[in-house]
Amino acid sequence: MLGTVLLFGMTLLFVTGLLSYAAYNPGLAPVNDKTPDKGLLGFYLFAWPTDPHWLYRLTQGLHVTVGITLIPVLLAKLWSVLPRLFALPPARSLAHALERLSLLLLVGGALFVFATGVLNVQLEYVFPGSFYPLHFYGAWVFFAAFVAHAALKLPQTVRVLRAGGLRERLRTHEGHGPDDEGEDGLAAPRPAEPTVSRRGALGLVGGGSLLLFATTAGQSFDGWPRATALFAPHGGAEPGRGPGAFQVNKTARSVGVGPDRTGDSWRLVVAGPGRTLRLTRADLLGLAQHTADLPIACVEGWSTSDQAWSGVRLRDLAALAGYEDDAPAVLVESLQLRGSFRKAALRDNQVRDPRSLLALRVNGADLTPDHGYPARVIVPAAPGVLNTKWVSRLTFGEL
Ligand SMILES: Nc1nc2c(c(=O)[nH]1)N[C@H]1C(S)=C(S)[C@@H](COP(=O)(O)O)O[C@H]1N2
Ligand SMILES: [Mo]
Repeated sequence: MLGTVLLFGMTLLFVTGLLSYAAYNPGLAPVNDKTPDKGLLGFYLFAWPTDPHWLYRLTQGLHVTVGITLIPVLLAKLWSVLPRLFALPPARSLAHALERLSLLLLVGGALFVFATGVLNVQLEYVFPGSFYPLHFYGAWVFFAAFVAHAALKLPQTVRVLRAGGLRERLRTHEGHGPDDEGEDGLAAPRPAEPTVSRRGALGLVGGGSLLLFATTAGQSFDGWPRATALFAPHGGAEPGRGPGAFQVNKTARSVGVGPDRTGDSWRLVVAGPGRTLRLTRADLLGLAQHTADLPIACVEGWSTSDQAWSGVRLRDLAALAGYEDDAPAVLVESLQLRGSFRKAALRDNQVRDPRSLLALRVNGADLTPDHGYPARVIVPAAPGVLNTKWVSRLTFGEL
């Protein structure tokens, strides 16, 4: 039963994980992605769409929420197969030896992707180097072993699920199922006295998962549900009150962005081939203003509801840079001096979407310093990390 839950759950995690990687525009390397030697593993990469505008909010919310919810299931599954770890003789045949070797990748890979994933959403950047290549390669190693394992165990799984009598067996802690005994069975050779029924054990796992779900899912919403996200690294609290009171990732202060650099001396550089403009905030407010209702959806799993952003269309700025009706990709740079995410590259489909803005205002007021004053990028369906704050330069076409 645990294996069946993981079969679907881990597949969902793998698919939403790859989608998140595709959404990051890794094709625009090396600005967004420094993963070396992707080679064949980049085969699925495609231009991440801008519709529906809540797409990344959904896929990444699922990835993180389902991942956290599956932790008790994974641990219980590993516990349930513990007797097999000490099976003697360690290898009965070459095939058996190979299968056990693949389990090293399966179990090691699962623990690795879960550990790195949890550390990342908890903002504990203890990795050697960047999280992305570690989690990315870990996921491929794990999933290759997972596919092999699922294929090898499928006949046994089907047999057990078909055999019926599940309800009956759940009620007791005695006796073994049809496939528990024998060389490939999971029955402990010299079991201790049982302390819990099968139903009790499953209840514990399910209860644990439910508890984690109930204390995680709220971070995908604004308002009171966010307060239920007890393990959210941002405390689940909404920052302050007013138009800018929705979740902030890094505050201006934490990355050294102060009023000395965002005040009247600030200029936006808009560059295209053979053309460079320097615009003040007043210049930008003098251009055609548009409004788009879009969320911020972070790779860490949290997201906000739609906020009403207003400012200048990226494609209008591309036109100023010399691209009248064929806006190209753009490199966005922040005035931020330290920390990560100071640069991001956006694809042409993202620049061309009429809802993609260099936002100057949100919810009817000027951007707050923490949300990127004097100007920030906001793009529909894009991961939060591509929505650069405190923008200082847009370079069109040179990617
Ligand atoms: N310059 C800059 N822009 C940035 C970041 C940053 O650290 N520096 N963080 C990014 C990330 S990871 C996210 S999720 C969003 C969060 O936007 P918010 O703080 O306005 O909610 O901003 C993005 N833009
Ligand atoms: Mo983020």
